[in-house]
Amino acid sequence: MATVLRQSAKLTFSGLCSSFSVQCRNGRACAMPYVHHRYNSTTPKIKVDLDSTSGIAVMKFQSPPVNSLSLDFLTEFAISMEKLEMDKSCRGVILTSAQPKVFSAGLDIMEMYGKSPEHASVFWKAVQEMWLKLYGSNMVTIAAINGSSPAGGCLMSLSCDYRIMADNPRYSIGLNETLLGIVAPFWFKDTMLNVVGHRETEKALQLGLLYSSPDALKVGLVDQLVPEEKILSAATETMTKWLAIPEHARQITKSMMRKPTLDKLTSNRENDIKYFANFITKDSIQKSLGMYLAMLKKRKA
Ligand code: CO8
Repeated sequence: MATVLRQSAKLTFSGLCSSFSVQCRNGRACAMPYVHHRYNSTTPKIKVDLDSTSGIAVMKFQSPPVNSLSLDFLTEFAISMEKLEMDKSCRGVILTSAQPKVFSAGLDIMEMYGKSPEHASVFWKAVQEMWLKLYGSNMVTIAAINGSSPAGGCLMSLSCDYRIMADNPRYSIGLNETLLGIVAPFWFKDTMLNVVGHRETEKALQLGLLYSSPDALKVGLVDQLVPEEKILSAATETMTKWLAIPEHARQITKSMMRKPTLDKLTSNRENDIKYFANFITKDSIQKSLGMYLAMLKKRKA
């Protein structure tokens, strides 16, 4: 189990090291932004560009076809977040997608289908790590949602401080787990509840609701809609406002708001992993996932 994770981390880490080697660790401005390079014929799944003058990093998901959150993607994400968090010249991160029409399709279903309990455990630990790093980040985090964002993609968006979505009713966002025959874990539920409240979350989770972008704005699942081509400039503008607030006061406030939710998982991580590995490998759940995968393929045909 540990080997799988180590191999995956090694795969992504060599690429990340080269991208981050130009950063200034002393907090002074760097002349060069982070730029990922090709390495070992494996293209990084996330491109990270830090403008050290503004203190704003853009993390662009570039994992075709739909930025699904595979073990490799999640490992790369956690390493990138950790690097940015430790870099004093970085104060805010914008998450967005390089793929057309999709921000992220959520957890990679292939990581959960036909896999051993050991693999499921390693994978789930990486999902937890992604959320802990993002929801618990000291930096200002903004999701620039330029495409559909179901399930795990919605969780990533909800974990940010602010959400801007492309104004396109064909893009949808929501925690649709029940439609796959699976159940959103308590920390997915809590993250949504903290954004839109109890009633909306209860309804959305039971029905597996995917909201169109105008509906997402109506219920407060996103904060703002903008034309797609303006999404990055709008995110940068909002980020600048958030970064103008005295940092220590904003960070302490964020931590005060989020710590109880984070603590619920950190004090229960091992049980949560065991529960997931047991749940996802059940025959009935595997059957539901198989049917959902077949539906995805059929819809395409
Ligand atoms: N994982 C793996 N593969 C995926 C996923 C995914 N999440 N989503 C799409 N794909 C695949 C498709 O099967 C297709 O594969 P192929 O080319 O081999 O046929 C390819 O990606 C392209 O997909 P589409 O043709 O559907 O692309 P579109 O641009 O038309 O649509 C969408 C993009 C809207 C993202 C659409 O693909 C979609 O709705 N995908 C499913 C999204 C979804 O339901 N995700 C849920 C994942 S589960 C999760 O995140 C939380 C689980 C919590 C578990 C808790 C248990 C305790």
